[in-house]
Formats: sequence, structure tokens, C-alpha cells
Amino acid sequence: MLSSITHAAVRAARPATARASALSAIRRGNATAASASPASALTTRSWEYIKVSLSETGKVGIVQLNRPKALNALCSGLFHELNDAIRTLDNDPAVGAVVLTGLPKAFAAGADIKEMANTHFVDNYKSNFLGHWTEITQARKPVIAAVQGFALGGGCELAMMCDLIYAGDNAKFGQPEIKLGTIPGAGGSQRLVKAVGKSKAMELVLSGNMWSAEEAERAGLVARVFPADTVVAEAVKLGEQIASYSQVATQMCKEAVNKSFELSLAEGLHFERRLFQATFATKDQKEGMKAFAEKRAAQWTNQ
Ligand code: CO8
Repeated sequence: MLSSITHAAVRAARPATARASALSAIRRGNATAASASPASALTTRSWEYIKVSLSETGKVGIVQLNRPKALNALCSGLFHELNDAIRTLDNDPAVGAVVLTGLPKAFAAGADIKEMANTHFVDNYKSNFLGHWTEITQARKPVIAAVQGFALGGGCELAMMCDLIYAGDNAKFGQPEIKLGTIPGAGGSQRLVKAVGKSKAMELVLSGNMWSAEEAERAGLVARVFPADTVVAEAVKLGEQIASYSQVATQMCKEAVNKSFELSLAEGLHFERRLFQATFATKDQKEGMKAFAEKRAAQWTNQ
């Protein structure tokens, strides 16, 4: 991982760099550059449930769930902060990808059982309980989950809302809601089936058992497994690679893959072909293919 220390170093280093360039911009009398970018402003904001940092290049936003006393149990306030951070990173042109991670012991041990235990259907219905908990799926930029420790219930569902999952070798995935007399509420009976198929999903949901990182990888829930202390760094590395491409193309890739969950094969292929054709209206497609022919690196303008 960016071990906790390395991770902290990234967090600490970035604001210092941002401050230094802001100061030099002030010296140059450049008021626009002097104001912090939306993403860098997140890194100095005071959060209750999360921490936000940027990679060295500033192109990858790193959101860390940070509620250690409750193993990152997901409460409403946490989701308000998470949504706010993801929305800001998604809208910042300097950011090309986002990594969502947790703590070494838990990515998230589920929805906050104590917060919801005594709520009732009518109140939950009227307040649209969980309604804003899926906003991360609306992000246009790729979001990579870097999971260490427990990813249970809503924690597993949150990881599945991301575009792909990298797991530390200590990760444990499960949908234990059955043990609480309830059922998954945000994708454990839907996204999980699409990720691993009916039989494996049924087993996880009906037994409440946990999968090791290795089992989750074998089932197709997880893209890759790394030593736990390297998984965040590996996710950031992938984020940097994604952020080095045209943002128009990466967003279209993500949109096309996600459509495969919603559309029939014929409709999906039609949608993919239209988007592919549409890339020929972009400067980045012209630049990418020209650069290939000229044997040089492409200079993307995200246009
Ligand atoms: N909610 C609230 N508090 C929690 C949760 C949780 N989900 N998980 C752990 N905690 C708290 C514990 O109560 C404990 O607090 P305290 O110290 O005050 O007693 C602290 O975190 C540490 O936990 P443990 O002492 O239990 O730690 P262990 O290492 O012994 O056990 C486990 C770790 C196995 C993860 C255990 O804590 C556990 O089983 N947790 C509950 C897991 C669970 O059932 N999750 C599913 C919740 S229901 C759900 O997620 C519905 C999804 C709805 C949609 C969500 C959309 C994203």
C-alpha cells in the first residue's frame, strides 16, 4: 500500500505543493491560479468520516473512508462526505481517476447497524433511506476500489459500485445481512450476480459467509490481489495510467462497459459502435492515431 505512512506522505506532500504553487502564483499576480483547485481544496478540508488526498501528479484523487472506531461502518454522514468528495473530484478537469479505499482492518464493515436498527419502514420509505448512497455510480471518471480487510454488506456493495476492485490479500468480502434478519440493500443481490453469477452470489447472500481475497478474485469479483500493504499504491498506479489517457476516451470506455449491464447484446453493441464512431469527432482520436503513425507519445487535450 501506500502504507499508512506513505499514504500520509502523499496527503501531506500535495497540499504543500499546492500551497507552494499558489504562493508563486500570488507573486506573479495570477489570481486565478492562486485559488486552490477544487480537488486540492478537498485535501485541506476538515472531514469527519473521510480523508482526501491527491497522488504526486495531482491526477488521481484518493478518498479514504476513515471511521476507525466502527470499522468504517457506513452512516448517512459518511455518504454525504463521500458524495461531496467524489462529485468534486469528478468535476475537476485536473483529475483523471479516483481511488476509494478504507483502513487496513476494514474497507467498510457494512451499513451502520446501530444507526438503522430502530428505524421503521414508513420513515425509511419517506426519507428514501439509502437513496443517496449510490451516487458514486454516477461518477463519469473511473473509480477504483482498493480493499483491505472487511468489505461486508454495504461495504461489499460500495466496492461493487466502483468500476473495479483491487484487493489486499487480507480482504474479506461478504453479504452477512441474512444474519441480521434482513437482506442486501444496495446491490448485493444484483451487482453481485452480474459479477460472479447466480450460484456463487446465492451462496454468499444465503450463507452470510465471507470470501477471502483469493476466492473473490477466482469468482471474478476482484480484478487483482496484492500484498495488503501495496494495494493502495497499486490502485493509484493504475489510476495514473488511466489518467494518462484522453479523458474523453476513458469516460466513453467506462460508459460503454457500464451500459452492458443495462442493455441487450444487440443494443449494447449498437451503443458501443456509436460511441466508437463518435470518438472520430474528437481531437484526441486524431492526435492518438497521428502520434502512433509518427512513433511519438500522444499529447491529449481532452477535446
Ligand atoms: N455497524 C455499526 N458498528 C459496527 C459495524 C457495523 N456494520 N461493524 C463493526 N462495528 C463496530 C462494532 O460494534 C465495534 O464497536 P464497539 O467497539 O463500540 O463495540 C467496532 O466496530 C469493532 O467491531 P468488532 O468488535 O465487532 O470487531 P471484530 O474484529 O471482533 O469483528 C466484524 C469484525 C466481523 C466485521 C464484526 O464487526 C461484524 O460482524 N460487523 C458487522 C458486519 C455486518 O453485519 N455488516 C452488514 C451490515 S447491514 C448492511 O450493510 C446493509 C447494507 C445496506 C446498503 C448499504 C449501501 C452502501
